[in-house]
Amino acid sequence: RSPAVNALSSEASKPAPSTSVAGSRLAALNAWVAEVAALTAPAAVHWCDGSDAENAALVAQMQADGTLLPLNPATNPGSWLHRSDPDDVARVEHLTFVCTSREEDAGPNNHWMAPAAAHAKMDALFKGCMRGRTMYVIPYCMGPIDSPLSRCGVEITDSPYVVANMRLMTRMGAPALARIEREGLERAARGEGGDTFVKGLHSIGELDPGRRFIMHFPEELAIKSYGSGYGGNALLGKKCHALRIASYQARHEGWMAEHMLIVGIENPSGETHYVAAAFPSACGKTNLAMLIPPEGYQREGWKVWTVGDDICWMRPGADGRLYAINPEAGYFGVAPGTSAKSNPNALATIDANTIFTNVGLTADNQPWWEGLDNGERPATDWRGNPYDPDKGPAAHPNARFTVSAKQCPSWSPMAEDPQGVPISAIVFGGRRASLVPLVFQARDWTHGVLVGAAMGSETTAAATGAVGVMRRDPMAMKPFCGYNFADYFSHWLSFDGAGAALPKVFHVNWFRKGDDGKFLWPGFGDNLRVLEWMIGRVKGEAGAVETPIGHLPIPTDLNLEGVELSDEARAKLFGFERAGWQAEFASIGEYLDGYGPRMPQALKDEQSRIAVLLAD
Ligand code: SAT
Ligand code: MN
Repeated sequence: RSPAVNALSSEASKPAPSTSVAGSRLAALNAWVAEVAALTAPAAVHWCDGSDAENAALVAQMQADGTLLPLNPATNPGSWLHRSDPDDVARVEHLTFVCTSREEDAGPNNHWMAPAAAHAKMDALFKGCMRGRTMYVIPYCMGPIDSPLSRCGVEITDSPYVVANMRLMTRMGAPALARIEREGLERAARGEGGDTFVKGLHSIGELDPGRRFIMHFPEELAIKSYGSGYGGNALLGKKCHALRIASYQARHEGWMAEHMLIVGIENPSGETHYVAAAFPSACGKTNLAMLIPPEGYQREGWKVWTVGDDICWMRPGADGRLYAINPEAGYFGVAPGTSAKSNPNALATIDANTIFTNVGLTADNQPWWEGLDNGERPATDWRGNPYDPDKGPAAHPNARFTVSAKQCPSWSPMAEDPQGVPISAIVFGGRRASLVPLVFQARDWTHGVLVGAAMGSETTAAATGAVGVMRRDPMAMKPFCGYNFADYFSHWLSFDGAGAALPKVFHVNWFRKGDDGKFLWPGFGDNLRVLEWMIGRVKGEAGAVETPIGHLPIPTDLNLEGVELSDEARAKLFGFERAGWQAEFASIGEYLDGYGPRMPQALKDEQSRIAVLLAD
C-alpha cells in the first residue's frame, strides 16, 4: 500500500488518498523521497510547508500523545516541555562517523566507516522503521533565503519533535523548497549531475543506544541518523549539515564553516565591529553572543548585537575581508546556568514560544533548572519524577531550549543580510583552569591558525562521556570537522593570500581558577572589557606586551573600572608562565605530529619557532 501524502495527525490512519509521493517540481527530490518511503514504509508522507497551521496541527498532535507538555500559559505562553528518553540526552561522538571513500580523508579526528558498509548498516536499520508513522519531508535553508552564502537541505524524519525544532532552528518549508527547486532545475539545465541540496535521513528508531548511529557521507552530501531524537544527532541542519558536511563543502569551494558565535560590538560613536568566536559546546557561546554591557559601558552608549550563537559560515569578500552569516534561525541553548545574572537576554528570549527539553518543572508548570535562581523551586525533575536533590539535578545538565532567534532583545537585523557581516576579530577559547591567561593576540594569521589548532578545553555535558577532562579541541571543531584536521588546518592557512584583510586572531580563557578553585574573572557582561581591548588592537590603539605566546595586555591596557581583582587574579589572568607553556608546547607538538606528514609544515614550523622562543 502506498503512503498517504500530506496527511497530518489522525488522518495518518485513514486509507491512503494518493499513490504518488511527488511533492516537488524537482524530479531528483521526488525520486529520493520515494526511495526513502519504499525503504522505511511509512503510513503517510507529509511535505512540510512551514506554515503556522501546519505547526499548530503538529503541536496539537504532540500534546495529545504526550511528546509535548504544555507549560504555564501565564508565565510561558506558547511554550512546551519535551522529556526525552533518559538515554538520549546529548550528542554521541563515539557513534558519529564520517564515511569518505578513503579513510585518511576523514582523518584521525573522526570515526570512519567505508561508505558502502555504512549505507548497508544504516539501510538495514531504516528498513520498515517508519511503519505506522508519518514520514515528514522538511525542506530547509541554512542562512537567509536570498543569500549566496546559504545552502539548502532536505531532512526526512519520523519525529514531529524534530519538525517543530527544525522550524525554529532553520528557514524551513515553502521558501526553502522553492530555492532548492530553482537551484536543482538550474543545475539540471546546465547538464550537471549531483544534487544541490543535502539529503538527511533521520529516524528515532527504537531510541536504543545500541542501535544508534550518526553517519555522514560528505562526498554524497548525505546524512543518515538513526536511534536518537536529541538536537545535534537529530536536527540534521545543525551540526551534521552546517558543520560536518558544510566544512567539507567549504574546503572545496573556498569558504569556511565554523563552530562560532557572531556578535556585533557597537561603540559610543556608532561604529560596529563583528567578532566571531569559537568555544566548545557548553562553554558560553550563547552568553557571549547575548552579552549585556556593564553599567558604565551602557551609560557611554555601548551596544551588543547578536548575529549567531553557534555556527558561522564565512567567505572572503571582494575587499579581502571575511564576511559571515549565521546559517541558523534559532538558538538551541543550554538551559542550566542561564539566569537573570548570567544571560538576561536569553531569559527574555525564551519567555514565550519556546520548546524546553529535559528541564525540571515547578508545581505550577514553569520550567526550572539549576542556576535559574528566580525564587521558584522545582517540583518535578527532568524525568518527570518528584524532585529529590539526593537523586540528582532537577534539569539534565544538557537540558536545552529551542527558540526563534528574532525573539532575542539583542538580535541583530544584520543576521538577515544576504552579504553577511565583515569580521574584525576571530576569538578562540576553552575551559582552562590553569596556565592560559585571560586573553592574548596571535602575531599573524599563521600564528592564529596554530592558536586555534592548539585549543584545549575541559569536556562538558553536551556530549556523553566524562566531564571536565582536558582534551585538544581545535577551533572547537573536534566533534564537527567533516574531514582530516590536517587538511582543515591547510585550508585555514590558505586564506592568508595577497591583499587579504583578514581578521586579527585572539585567544581567551574566561575559566581560569585560583588556588581556592574559584573562577578568577567575573565573566559574562565584563567580557566586554576584553572585547573592547581586542577591537582596540584591531584599530592599532590598544597596548600589549610581546611574549613567546603572543601579545598580552597588562591590566592597565584594559578598562577594569569597577572590577575587583585580587593580586592572585591579576598575576594569573595577565601573566605568562614560561615553564607551563614549555610543557604545553611540547604537548601541542606531539598532537600535531599525530597527524603524520599530512600536517602542514607551516604549522609545525610555527610550533617549533615558538618552542625555541619559550626555551630561551
Ligand atoms: O550538538 S548540539 O547542537 O546538539 C549542541 C552542542 O553540543 O553544541
Ligand atoms: Mn555548538
